[in-house]
Amino acid sequence: MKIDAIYLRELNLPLLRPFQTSFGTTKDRRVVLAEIHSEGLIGWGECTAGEHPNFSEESVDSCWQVITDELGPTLAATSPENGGQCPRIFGAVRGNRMAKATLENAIWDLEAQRQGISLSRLLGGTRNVIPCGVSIGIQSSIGELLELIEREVAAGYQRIKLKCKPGWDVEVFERVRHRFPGITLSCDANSAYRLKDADHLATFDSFDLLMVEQPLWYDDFYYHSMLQKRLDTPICLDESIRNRRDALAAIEMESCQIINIKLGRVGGFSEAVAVHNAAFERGIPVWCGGMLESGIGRSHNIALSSLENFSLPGDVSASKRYWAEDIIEPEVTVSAKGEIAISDAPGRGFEVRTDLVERLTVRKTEIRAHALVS
Ligand code: OSB
Ligand code: MG
Repeated sequence: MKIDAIYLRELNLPLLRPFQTSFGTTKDRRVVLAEIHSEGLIGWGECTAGEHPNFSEESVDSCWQVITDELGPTLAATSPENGGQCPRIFGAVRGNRMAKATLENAIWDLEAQRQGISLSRLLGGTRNVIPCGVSIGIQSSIGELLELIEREVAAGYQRIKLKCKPGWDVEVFERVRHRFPGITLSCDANSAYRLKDADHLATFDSFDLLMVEQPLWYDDFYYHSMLQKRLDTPICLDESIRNRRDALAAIEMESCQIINIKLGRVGGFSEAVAVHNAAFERGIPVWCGGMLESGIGRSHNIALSSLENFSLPGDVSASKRYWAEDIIEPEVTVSAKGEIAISDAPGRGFEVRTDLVERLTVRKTEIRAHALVS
């Protein structure tokens, strides 16, 4: 496909409600979008990096720099046949996976449109509907948290994930389990604990949690494998899994029993499918994580979640949980059974509201072709 133009823009999108994790609080999202024009079609990609480099090493600003100075000019100088070629095209740049995914995913979006098939079908998806859960941030009181859970359970969500950290864990789980004994519950520590907390983490076993997500260091497999031996609750890795090789190492070392796949964290659709397949072949279920995406990233997460081994509810939930107005049409909705239907429309299956995107844009640049290494 001939690349006619690449635009990169940043939008300011205020969250309806601040989102607090063990590493910080997000109030307004700085959403970076790539818009790739090719032979009359437009592919969109969303950057999932946070405002600060505290989930991973990448941030909105590091991605902006790497895309505008390195990846974008290189991509603009090629004519990729498909999204699967992007990892090789970007091969001279190390790391920077969220930056790479921003562009690669837009190419996959274009490829699906060119073929006149849905992104889900292009990726090999087999599900017509996907099971959905929600991720609920740390609140200022347990009472507030209970109200939020009440609302999400009533909306039909199939799994409630609680963000946790030392001081916001066992007492919270106790109160939540007392009030909602039957719900499917999990927790996500975003690396807030250390191996010396193993005895404390073992007390989580009494709350019948589906999993405990990334309890230890963001870059670790070894200590997670030691911890897993001491827990009945399955460990799920998020931050640690950067690619297929990481997934194989973690599975081999028994560092986890479940993997959270995030498109940005692994560098785009190619690697996400590779992680999915590696886990599937070894009997390890996966689910799709979220990074407080706007509708564009959300639409890509939905397509990915249609692959067979995405058998656990993901953090892919309705637009209205995050935004007063989403930038896609229709917005993402979740049924009373806690499911999102997979569209069979060509491409991402949701139109981009370009007028709204334009109004929310705070900076925009056109990326011109030049070879990375000359
Ligand atoms: O660890 O899953 C995480 C949000 C920002 C950074 C990291 C994480 C999260 C979430 C939110 O849990 C998931 C969502 O988009 O709803
Ligand atoms: Mg997580």
